[in-house]
Amino acid sequence: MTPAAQDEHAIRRRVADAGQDHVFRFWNELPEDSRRQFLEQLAEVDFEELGELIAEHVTNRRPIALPPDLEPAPYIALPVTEDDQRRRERARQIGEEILASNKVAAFTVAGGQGTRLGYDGPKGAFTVGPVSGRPLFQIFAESLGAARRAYGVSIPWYIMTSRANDRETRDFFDAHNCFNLARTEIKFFTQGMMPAVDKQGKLILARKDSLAWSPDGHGGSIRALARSGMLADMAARGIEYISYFQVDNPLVPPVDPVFIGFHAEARSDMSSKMARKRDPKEKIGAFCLSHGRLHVIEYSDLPDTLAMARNPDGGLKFPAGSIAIHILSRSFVERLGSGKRFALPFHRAEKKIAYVDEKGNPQTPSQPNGIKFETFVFDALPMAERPVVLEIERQHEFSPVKNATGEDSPDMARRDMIRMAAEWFEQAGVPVPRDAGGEPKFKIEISPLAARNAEELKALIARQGIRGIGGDLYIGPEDV
Ligand code: UD2
Repeated sequence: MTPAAQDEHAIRRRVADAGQDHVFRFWNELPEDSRRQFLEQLAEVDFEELGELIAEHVTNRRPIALPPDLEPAPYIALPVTEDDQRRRERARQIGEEILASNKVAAFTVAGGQGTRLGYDGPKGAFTVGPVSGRPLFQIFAESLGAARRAYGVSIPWYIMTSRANDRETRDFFDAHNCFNLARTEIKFFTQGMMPAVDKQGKLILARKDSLAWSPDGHGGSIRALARSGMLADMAARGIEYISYFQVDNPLVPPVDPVFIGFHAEARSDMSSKMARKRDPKEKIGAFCLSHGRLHVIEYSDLPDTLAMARNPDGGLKFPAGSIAIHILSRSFVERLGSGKRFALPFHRAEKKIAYVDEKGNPQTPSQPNGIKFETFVFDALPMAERPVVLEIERQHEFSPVKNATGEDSPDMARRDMIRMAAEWFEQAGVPVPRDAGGEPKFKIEISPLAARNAEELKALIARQGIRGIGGDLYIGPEDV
């Protein structure tokens, strides 16, 4: 046998042993090229892992077992007393020293498919700036540029894409000259993919010569960081702390000295920011404690009895919502990624998955017909030592763009960006005209390259002699 034939033989055997040889249904019709590519795809499948997942999540599926004895997780609350303030100040100083010593990298997970938003392209290219029309990636890039300037360092930025959007994401950065960040400071890498199966646990064919693949969830970042060589790149640069955030939140501070300081002070493996839930059913995970370990229980898994439970004072028993902002110590990610088996558990998600039917005709189902497997980065928390949960003010740090309309939509994110800019103007002593409902009358937006907070804005306003706002206003880098 030629080497190619040997490969084909070995792969066919593995596929057959896994009970999946229906995938060769159209083999005889396939041209040589397609056959080769299809074999390459099949060679990528870890059939041992897949078999276990199918058994656990499809064929012998049991109800989700929540961690036992869930209690609300402790967190560092927003400062009330002077002591609290002092604690935050101390954390800020520690964080600023760490930033200034080149030990922090920013990390964006941007491999998702953004189906809910209905935007055709990498979500980071979505234009959200209320006046400027800046896309999400530009907003993050400018925050990082401003932080670099403030701390006099380089802050490398790692961006995880998926096969579906990697090329487009890189092209987008190239077309915008990397938003004036050094090209060498931005590192793209792709996450892993998992094949989808039908409700009987059989691999789904998306085409006659292709499985139906989907990204392995943001938890896949843990193994993708190792496999792609990015962890080694971080080690070579002396990076110790990874500031993790999602691509959908224009308010996120990509690196926050206070958060980094609390994390480092506690010698935490992984820390998280939290916001009080807007309402008991808000679609964000809840921080819980089980037998002393920290967990995030996704909203869809948290039973109503817990989600709605109240304390005697009327407040929610589980108020702490996960806004998907973390600091991960590099050493922790290395530990998680080093085992033979992937450390994070897979979850099942029932989805509509396009497929070819028995006759080879493409079909787009109107109901979920298959199961995707994905991992969540917050499932690393129970393995983390000394995790810190830090409360933040939602209106300053969290307004994700998820849905086309309504809650967590671009309109809401723009409203929140405007509200924050208005607050800074008022704190800086410039009155903001407001409508009867109390909302700013004009659209206002501030680039972090112009001002990162109300004090910096105050200095800029004094230099520029701005005394009032009479129309839509964008304060950008050129205004400095
Ligand atoms: C996530 C959290 C939720 C809450 C909320 C805050 C989960 C399951 N839930 O909800 O608890 O914290 O965020 O906004 O995470 N991504 C990848 N690769 C993937 C899948 C996703 O990079 O394979 C990225 C995606 O590009 C985005 C982020 O992960 O930046 C969040 O993904 P999502 O939109 O699926 O998460 P969501 O909104 O269900």
